[in-house]
Amino acid sequence: MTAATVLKDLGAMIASGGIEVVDCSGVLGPQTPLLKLPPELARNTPPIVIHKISEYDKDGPFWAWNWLELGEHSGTHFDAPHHWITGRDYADGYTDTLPVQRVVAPVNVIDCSKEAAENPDFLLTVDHVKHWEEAHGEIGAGEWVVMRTDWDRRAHDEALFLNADATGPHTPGPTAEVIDYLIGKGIVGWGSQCIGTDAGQAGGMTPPFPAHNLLHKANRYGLASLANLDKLPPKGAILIAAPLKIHRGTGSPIRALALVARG
Ligand code: 23J
Ligand code: MN
Repeated sequence: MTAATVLKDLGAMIASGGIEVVDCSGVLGPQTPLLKLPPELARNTPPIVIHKISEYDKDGPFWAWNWLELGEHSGTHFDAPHHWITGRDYADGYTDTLPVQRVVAPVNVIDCSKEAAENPDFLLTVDHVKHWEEAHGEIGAGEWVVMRTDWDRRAHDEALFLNADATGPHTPGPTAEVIDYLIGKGIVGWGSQCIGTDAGQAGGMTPPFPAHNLLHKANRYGLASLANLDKLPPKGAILIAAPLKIHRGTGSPIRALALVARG
């Protein structure tokens, strides 16, 4: 088995549908839910606007095209290390400098959909991850880990997706200890189906926003607003999650694609 034969078989399998390409992105547009930080604390990412340039009309008789107004951290997106102050000094921590070899990797899917349905503030613990590993196999170096909550079922309604009240947003996420544990395993990054990689209440944790703080401090990546994780097996799929090559970018919307063995 050489790399060339593996790649040839992979190509044939994708062409035949024996390996399915699962779309793990949501639609990016004016209806896409966006993060709302407390306005007294921070400036927010602006609304997404798709501006038409032309559509077979006086502005372009034979062609249609648009231009976009959107923040880097909009919709299904990638967090690069430079996004957080703890990751600011990595020369390869920007969207245009990070090594793309790392962003195509096996993906571990931890199913927390039941827990999240019962408790929107559900936090994933190290014990839970260790039990998951006993059932499905160890999480390996260079792999993605994503938290399945089926939160994408709420993405059609921003209020439902953000799930905020007077005490702030209530969405599931990781504990700081889980992120430390996974960094110790050598993972390339952590993904969530919610608006960001952290839980809704993560601003009050130690450190604040532990997924952001700890992942980016360790030059690892984050993925947010992932979709269709219910269509992935716990182990065995490959996730391709590459940001646009934005100059000195801190993140970017992505078309996250998973390769999944069918049947
Ligand atoms: C900026 C500040 C806080 C957070 C975020 C961005 C994100 O979730 C993001 O999109 O990276 S929590
Ligand atoms: Mn982000």
